[in-house]
Amino acid sequence: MKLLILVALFGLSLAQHNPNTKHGRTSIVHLFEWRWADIAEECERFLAPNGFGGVQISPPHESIVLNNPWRPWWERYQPISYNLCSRSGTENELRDMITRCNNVGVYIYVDAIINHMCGAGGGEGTHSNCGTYFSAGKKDFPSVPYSHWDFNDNKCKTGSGNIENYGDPYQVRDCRLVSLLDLALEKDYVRGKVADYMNNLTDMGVAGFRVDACKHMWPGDLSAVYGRLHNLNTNWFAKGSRPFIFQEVIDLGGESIKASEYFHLGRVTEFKYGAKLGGVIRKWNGEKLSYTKNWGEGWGFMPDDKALVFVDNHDNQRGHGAGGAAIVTFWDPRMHKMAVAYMLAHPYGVTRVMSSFRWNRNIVNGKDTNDWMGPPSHSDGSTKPVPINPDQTCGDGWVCEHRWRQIKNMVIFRNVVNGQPHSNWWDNQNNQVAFGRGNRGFIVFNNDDWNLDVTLNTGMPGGTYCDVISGQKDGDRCTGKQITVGGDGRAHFKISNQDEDPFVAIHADSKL
Ligand code: AAO
Repeated sequence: MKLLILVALFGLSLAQHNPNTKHGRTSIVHLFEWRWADIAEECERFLAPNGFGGVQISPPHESIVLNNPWRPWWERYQPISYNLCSRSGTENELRDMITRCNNVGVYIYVDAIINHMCGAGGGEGTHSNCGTYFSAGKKDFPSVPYSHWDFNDNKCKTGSGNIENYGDPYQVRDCRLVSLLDLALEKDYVRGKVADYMNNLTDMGVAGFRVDACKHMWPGDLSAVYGRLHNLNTNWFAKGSRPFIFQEVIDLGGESIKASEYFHLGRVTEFKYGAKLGGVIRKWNGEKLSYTKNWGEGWGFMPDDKALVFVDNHDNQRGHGAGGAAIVTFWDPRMHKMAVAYMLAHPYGVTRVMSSFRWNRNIVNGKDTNDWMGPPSHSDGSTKPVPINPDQTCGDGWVCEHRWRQIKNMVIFRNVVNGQPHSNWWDNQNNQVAFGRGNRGFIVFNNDDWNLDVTLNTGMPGGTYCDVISGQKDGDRCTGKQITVGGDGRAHFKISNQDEDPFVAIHADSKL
């Protein structure tokens, strides 16, 4: 009996580490601030045909509406209620999106804000997405309902009521993160309300959750909440499937709270990944691509089966969160494409691709004074749709990194090489490196200031392959570079350091 319970508990926790993506689909994309109607279209017209596994969506709950600054993106990290009306659309639009994406095998992961409600200075009134009344001052959120009994202030011991010292785990978990009203997740009542919210979404068909600000919640409280979550909807998922849980914990080392405290509950965001990779690609502090031969756990990252990895996220692409100036974003497109390609080619972790909107970046003394700017919107504050240009890029300020040929093709590469080992490593002891994935794919980078001209063992069957970076396979021809692999698996690569993209990738499905 005891053994059975142990097996059940173990199975449950492991299951929450599984992204539940459709077989052969390995990456998710964060469509930051996209409207539900646009995501539904994107699943059908682009994500499914190109093998994306799923979408992380912006928080779907009702949030505060802020005017100073004007409609910042971060409104959505300040819940007012668990009503499903948001800047991205109505509950019906949300439901329609989930159904349509699921029907084409692209699954939805919800950004769940369960640590807190709005900021303590959020005022009183109906300035919320659907006009629901609340009072931040009285800690009154009648539509949930939460009252002042449901917050942690009695437990917090700092003078300001805010987190003042990340070295003290009690503060970090019991006090307010940047003045956000901190929910008392030790209370059964609060756990129940949070679980109801998440279950409502699970029943609608979502496949899992990015859980926001987990560092600020006790693992035991999270365990209790996750334990109440329903299995996934059997219209789309196998009976008994658990929601995928990936927890936002920023752990670059040196703080009292460790990412490892959350490993048994689900995956955890590995923030070291993008920070280190950015440094390598930028060649800062003497970093070299050749040092990434043991990339992954060898670099002190968390265990492979616990990690959710990304090059940049919605915070650190604009100086919030952690990672610093090393993070490479769409603002540095050449380096960004290289970094994302490296991540997608490498077997470590579950990978998430960022899809951003442009803002009027204005860096003064290392800080972006416009880091708050919300998504492309109309004068009434409503978010603009994502128009698709004839060349498949997006308009109106939507960056759509996930549609860039190089990134889209590397998402496909990762699917094609799924399950194959990291193999046939080569480097020039500097910034030219190459590696394969068994006999299914091979990638070569030249991040040096001189040309690469070398013959390498690819491990691939002989034949002619299309490079999927400079172009791709189009029927019986390549639109970009062509690579000939000999019967012995060797191929000649030439990459100029002046190339638009100084890397080349081939895989089993890009063979002519
Ligand atoms: C806004 C205003 C605030 C205002 C508040 C309430 O900006 O001034 O007080 O409203 O009215 C987002 C925005 C916030 C926004 C908030 C609510 O980013 O600006 O506040 O919505 O609207 C910590 C948390 C982490 C969090 C991150 C931003 O641990 O969970 O801060 N990320 C999530 C979301 C994020 C969201 C929230 C949480 C809140 O992704 O979008 O906020 O729902 C250290 C710690 C980290 C800590 C950072 C930043 O990091 O380790 O845990 O993250 O500091 O405070 C080096 C270190 C690294 C360090 C970093 C920065 O890199 O190695 O450890 O420096 O110091």
